Amino acid sequence: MDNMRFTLTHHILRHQSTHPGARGEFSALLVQIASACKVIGAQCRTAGLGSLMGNSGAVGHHGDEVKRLDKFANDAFAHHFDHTGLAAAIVSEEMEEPYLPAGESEKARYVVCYDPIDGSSNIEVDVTVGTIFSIQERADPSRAPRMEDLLRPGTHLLAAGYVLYGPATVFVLATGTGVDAYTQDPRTGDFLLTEHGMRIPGRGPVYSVNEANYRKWDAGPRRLVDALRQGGVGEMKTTRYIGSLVADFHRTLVKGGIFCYPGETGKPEGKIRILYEAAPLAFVAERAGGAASTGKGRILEVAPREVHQRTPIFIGGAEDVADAVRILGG
Ligand code: AHM
Ligand code: MG
Repeated sequence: MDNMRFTLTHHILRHQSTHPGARGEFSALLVQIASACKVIGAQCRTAGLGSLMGNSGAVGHHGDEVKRLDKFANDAFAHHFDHTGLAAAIVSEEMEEPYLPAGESEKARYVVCYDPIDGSSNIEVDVTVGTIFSIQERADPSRAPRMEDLLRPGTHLLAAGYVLYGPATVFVLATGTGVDAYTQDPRTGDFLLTEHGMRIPGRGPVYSVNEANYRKWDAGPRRLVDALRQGGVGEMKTTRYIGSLVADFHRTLVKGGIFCYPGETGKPEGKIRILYEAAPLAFVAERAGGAASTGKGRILEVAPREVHQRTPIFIGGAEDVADAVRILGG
């Protein structure tokens, strides 16, 4: 077995066997997420060959154009939970209202939040995009799901992660025990363990922010980015900005540094959504020894008032983020 790499499914089943009371639902949920992401990844790789490139013609509830691939990925992911009894409710960036899976699911133990294709404006230029997800257990699975089951702070998450559709397809999974990465073997489709116990360096060489928004920021973010430019946050940094949060975060996880999407004057909540973007990545960051802040407090402690609520985000190495929060506060 020495030369064999663990598959994601093998890892999930091993993890389950360490919880004697486990009934396999959490494991099955993760297996379904991985399966949905294989389907989405395959469509991303071939979108330009078929009819899934470009806009669907619809305008989403956020006011942006819905890409055909966004719609495909949203439906593929959601339908992976129909008739499984695994998820009581699903929150997606692409659906205004939570989705209640078909079949006997209203007493399922878990709630899933996801962004089917984060960074979808990058699809048409063949730049990395990804699916972000989180799983939380319901406080009371004996009754039908209510909005309050969904609007809980990220401190209740059991697991979160993302799948990157880049040069390789990589599944990053954070659970209570840590953060692992699995790379898809294109020959078999399996996700094989390639990084175990990932840790974000406390300080890193990159800062990542859309600096074209400088004119829209209040004094705090301006002060922070001025400091980042001048080497005032840890070591002197260079800048990278992909425009897919999931890809910018993955670089931050692997190499260290900080990703920022501040609020703007008149739009203090910024752009990044809490339930299916900020909180899952904050969970991954914290499990990897990093930090994620709104600028005022931990992202994971924010209880959203509505499912598509946004938050400013400063995420990355623990020391770089701590410095950033201090500079933001003046
Ligand atoms: P999306 O989920 O509709 O793709 O939007 C979120 C994306 C993030 O992936 C990325 O960090 C951000 O929007 C980029 O925004 P901007 O173009 O304003 O820099
Ligand atoms: Mg997104």
